[in-house]
Amino acid sequence: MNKMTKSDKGAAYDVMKVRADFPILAREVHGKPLVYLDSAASAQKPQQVIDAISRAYGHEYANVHRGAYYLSETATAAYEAAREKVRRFINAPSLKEVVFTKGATEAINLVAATWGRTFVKAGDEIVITSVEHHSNIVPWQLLRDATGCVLRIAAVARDGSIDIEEFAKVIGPKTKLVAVAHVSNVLGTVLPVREIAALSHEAGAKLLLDGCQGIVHEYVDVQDLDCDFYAFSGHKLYGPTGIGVLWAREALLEAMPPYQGGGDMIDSVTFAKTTWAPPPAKFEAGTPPIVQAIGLGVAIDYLNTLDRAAVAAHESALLRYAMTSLAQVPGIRLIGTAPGKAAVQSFVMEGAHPHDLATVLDRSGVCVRAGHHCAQPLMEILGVTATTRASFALYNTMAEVDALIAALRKAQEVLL
Ligand code: C6P
Repeated sequence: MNKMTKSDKGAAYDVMKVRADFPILAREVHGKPLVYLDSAASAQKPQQVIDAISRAYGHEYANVHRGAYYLSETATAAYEAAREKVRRFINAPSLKEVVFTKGATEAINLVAATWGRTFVKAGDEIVITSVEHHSNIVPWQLLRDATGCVLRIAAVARDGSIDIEEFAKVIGPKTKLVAVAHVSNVLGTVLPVREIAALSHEAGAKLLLDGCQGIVHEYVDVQDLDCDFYAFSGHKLYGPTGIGVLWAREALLEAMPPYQGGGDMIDSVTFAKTTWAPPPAKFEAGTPPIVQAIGLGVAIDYLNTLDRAAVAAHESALLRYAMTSLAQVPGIRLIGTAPGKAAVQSFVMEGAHPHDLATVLDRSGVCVRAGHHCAQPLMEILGVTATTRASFALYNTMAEVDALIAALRKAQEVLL
């Protein structure tokens, strides 16, 4: 366990109590206390989620929506209860609007393949930004190749902020869809999504938010955000892998054709003709990720036990401390400094390749991500091939920021 610094003690938010819920944080790596600063890639899981998964497989497991026996009914009730937990967490108006997928990537592909192929025609425009993750670029390129629509890119300023007036210039009468990250996974920028929603709807376009990072760091109320689609993954929200969510307005889901065909998504099947079940079942073909959905529901329960405002304040304090401390290390340049950003910090160290740096940091027990972060076009715009990225979660401490800085100084001795 890392030593507490003064600033980890006595704060309104008891981070040490929260850490105790995450068993992996007590382990060592290379003989050093684990300092996990890669939660933007995937967050660690609290014991409550681990126990729920074990209980579901050990005591309550059967297929859902199929069996007329107790265990199947119990599993179905737990699976559908998870949907209700998600609905409440994002304040969706209806359970029909919460579609379980295997992750954000599948959710965005679902929209591109169904809504996109039905409603987007040659010459129509899809607007994305230059900070997008490949998951919110490539599905639209596939759609462009299939339909002849045009992909337009809204630029981001050098500090990672978005100038809404510049953004407005890219949206026009041909815009059918605006698809943007809620929060950038590389820069931490929180995009001005409400303004973007207003601009999109004024132009008659739909708005898709890639909420992979946003769901973790922001309060998400899909009605207040006024978006049309919201996609996220469970594993970044302290839940299991293999589960994600597509939220979409009910009318859109009604109008969209199914994504995949199979069991559970039908109303009736004959060799001549098949009719679809209503949403969300229409988009959940085959046996769904049952236990993963239950685990996500328990991750949401867990978050609901915490004071979310205190969590947000804690993450902001970690980010401020990390930005100030990193800036004091000679040769380090911060990448992404937009005001109001989320607790994700990219940087480069002069003379050291990010991959080498991450490998050396690992020897000190510090886990950070290095590379293009699945945002190669953004790397090109930033004029780098890769960055090192530290991302902070509700269980990180100021002492871990100190450990990162100490490991960076040590790495400089090794690498430079
Ligand atoms: N970003 C990161 O280290 P999946 O893989 O489907 O769970 O999430 C894809 C995805 C989509 N959009 C954004 C903004 C994301 O950050 C991610 C995942 C991880 O930054 C892994 S590449």
